[in-house]
Amino acid sequence: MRAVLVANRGEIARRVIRACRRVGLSTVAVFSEADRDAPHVRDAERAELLGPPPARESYLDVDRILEAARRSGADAVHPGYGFLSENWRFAEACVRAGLTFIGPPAEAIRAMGDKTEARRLMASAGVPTVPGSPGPVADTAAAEAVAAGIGFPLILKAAGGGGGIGMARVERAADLAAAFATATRRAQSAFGNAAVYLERYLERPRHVEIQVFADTHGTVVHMHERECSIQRRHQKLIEESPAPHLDPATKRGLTEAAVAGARSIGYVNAGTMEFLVDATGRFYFLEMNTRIQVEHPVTEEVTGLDLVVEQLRVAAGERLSVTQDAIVQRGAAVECRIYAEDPDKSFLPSPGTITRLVTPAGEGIRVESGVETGSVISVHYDPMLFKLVARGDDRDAALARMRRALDETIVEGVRTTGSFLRKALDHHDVRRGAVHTQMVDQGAFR
Ligand code: MV4
Repeated sequence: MRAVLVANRGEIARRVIRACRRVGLSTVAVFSEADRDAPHVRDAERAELLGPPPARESYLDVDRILEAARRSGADAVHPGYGFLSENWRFAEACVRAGLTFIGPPAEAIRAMGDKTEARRLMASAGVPTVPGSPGPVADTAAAEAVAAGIGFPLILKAAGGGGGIGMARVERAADLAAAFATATRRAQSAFGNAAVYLERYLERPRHVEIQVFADTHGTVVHMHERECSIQRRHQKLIEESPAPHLDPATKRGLTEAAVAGARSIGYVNAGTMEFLVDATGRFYFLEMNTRIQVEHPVTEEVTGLDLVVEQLRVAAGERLSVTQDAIVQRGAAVECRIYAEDPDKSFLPSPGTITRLVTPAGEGIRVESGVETGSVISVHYDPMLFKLVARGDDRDAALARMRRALDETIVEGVRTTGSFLRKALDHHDVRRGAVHTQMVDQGAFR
């Protein structure tokens, strides 16, 4: 591996470029016509224009990306997160074109992308899954039969979906037929796959995920957990590690299940096993994300590892740089995502030009940013501007630093989620670590 094409934009493209530089790999950025002046383009040694601003004609266009790789002489591709990162056909196309795909094998991406297949595979590896249908439910009658076994409320999910898109809670048997029809229609239009499955609905669970990592030499490790319960409409706002009040037995169960699950599917590279944890400490596998995640820095801050460098090592056929014993969770870290969205207008995107930007600095503060003063926030892409990451000896110290970091942050020209996050960090239940997945939507931080 000599030259890595980074098939992404914004903060993650910059993050990957930085990791490449750290290990002496040369870098190729790609960009759309909207991103000619974007920081990630300047960061890389070379840059290739993909096409017009719409992602479909640029960052999501497999042929244009492969062509950019050929033109630039790149021999590897890092997909970042979002865009093509969990598209198994893209991973396969890279390999076919003779490029190293810096991520899992295409087959692992495909299998985990089918959420019912993922449930089946994990269940047979001994990973607890939410009681539900063994596969997609064919029709209303099949849904009713499964519902009779698991009871109400239940939740319908798209087999080709994930990340909460197209989910529907069903309260009672009388609502099932209509909900099934709606969910099927939505799944078809959102994912091109009408298949839906059914699970028992868990009330106010916590979202805890385990970072896993595997190399091509058979080593599979975990890098502890992240608590990601503070979300709104399935978009995470605050993530932290360790998860507050996670009892040691539950933690051991989660990490052992995650490693066993990853091993059972021959997983390679970085992955995340998502779980719901109920009030009694029982946990259930939800889905596996087969990419580096937005929130990977909190894991880096508590373990001291560079996860993107580990991705590069593994993709190059090297061993992970650490064994499980050496992966210790030290102190605490928290991440806040700053979006160009208006919290006073139900988080409506707030496109425009950043006329002034001041980001915080200092001991224990890390900023992962894709923007600068003058950046134009377009409607074409995800409106996340940057991430603030704070580390401390314990959770209170990390949160105190994060409050200060948010107070020091100035963004002019677009509205941001900064003030909302600042309020959330002062909330009694957040301070004491009593977070759950319904807080934002229930209006806890208004
Ligand atoms: C659930 C659930 C309750 N019961 N599944 C949302 C994201 C997607 N990965 C799964 N999600 C959920 N699945 C069952 N059986 C509640 C959620 C959920 C949620 C999960 C994690 C974080 C925030 C959430 C907000 C609302 C619902």
